[in-house]
Amino acid sequence: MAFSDRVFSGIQPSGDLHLGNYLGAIKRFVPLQNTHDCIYCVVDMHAITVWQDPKKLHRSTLEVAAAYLAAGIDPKKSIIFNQSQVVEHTELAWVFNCVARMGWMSRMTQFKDKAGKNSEKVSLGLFAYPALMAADILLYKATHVPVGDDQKQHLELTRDIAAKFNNDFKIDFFPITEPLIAGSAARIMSLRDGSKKMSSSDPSDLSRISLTDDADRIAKKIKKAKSDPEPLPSEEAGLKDRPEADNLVGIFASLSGRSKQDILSEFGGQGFGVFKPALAELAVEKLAPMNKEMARYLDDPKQIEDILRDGAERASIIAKENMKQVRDIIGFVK
Ligand code: AQP
Repeated sequence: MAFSDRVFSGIQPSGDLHLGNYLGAIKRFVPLQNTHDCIYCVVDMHAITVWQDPKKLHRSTLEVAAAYLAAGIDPKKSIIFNQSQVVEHTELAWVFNCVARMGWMSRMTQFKDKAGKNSEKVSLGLFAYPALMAADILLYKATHVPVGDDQKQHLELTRDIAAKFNNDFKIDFFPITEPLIAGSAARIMSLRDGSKKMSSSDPSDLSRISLTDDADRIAKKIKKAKSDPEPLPSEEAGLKDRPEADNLVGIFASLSGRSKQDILSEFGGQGFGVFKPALAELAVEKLAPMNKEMARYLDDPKQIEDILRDGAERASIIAKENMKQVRDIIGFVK
């Protein structure tokens, strides 16, 4: 069956949005609106796989929606909504809990990283999280999912679930979704440790640039970012075994929309004393308008809530139709 092109992606409202979320995901959502039918979700049900303070969850949900809008996602053209307003996500997730195999789920590295030695004490939801993510995507028969590199394994699981469902019921119902992971922003690393991804759960605030950081804070964090004593190389191959330098050059490339090689052609031979201030200036120039727009949207929470409700109504139409067909395929009595 030919599936029409549709993009789906989501972000959890579980803490401060950071530069990794912006460059790896949100920024890439915007141009896709010109070529695809797009659905962008605030995945609040994913957020509660770990404890969330209710007031903060509410605020963070509005913040993620504000970031979508501030980045340039048009709520008339694309659908913006929060996951919990469309109940079919949980219904399809249950079906997928019954399709996915324990062995597949047990191999998910993000669960192992997040649960650590505490796997007896984490929620069942944290373990089942990738089945809910597959449901988010396949509920809309999305063909393409823009995500950061850290979500690659979950996307592979989504493809396995779709294929097994199709095979079990001898029907070509779900598309085999393609991840859209590309470029220097695929994995933005911590500013304090080039071997760890930039993440909202890192205890060090200096490890990440938050989208709510002001110009002074951005400049301070870049100044304090871990680097090395060598000058930058003139060729990309020279970044090998220099994770911090590679990360800072990647951030520069991604913020400016240029290639890493292009950046090295300009800065090769220069030290971080020159490169870091240039990076700070660029980061402030690119993030300040977004920061200002987010604040403007957040000044009017009701407007954001209206946009989310309207988006949820439009998403529900697609979700209800697809879920009705899933129930028929499974054999549930109506
Ligand atoms: N460091 C990153 N580089 C590139 N892309 C990233 N993403 C996250 N971190 C980076 C992408 O942002 C989207 C939303 O991510 P999420 O809400 O699912 O959060 P996460 O992946 O769990 O990452 P966080 O925010 O850092 O949370 P924790 O600390 O809980 O791991 C996804 O497309 C993701 O790939």
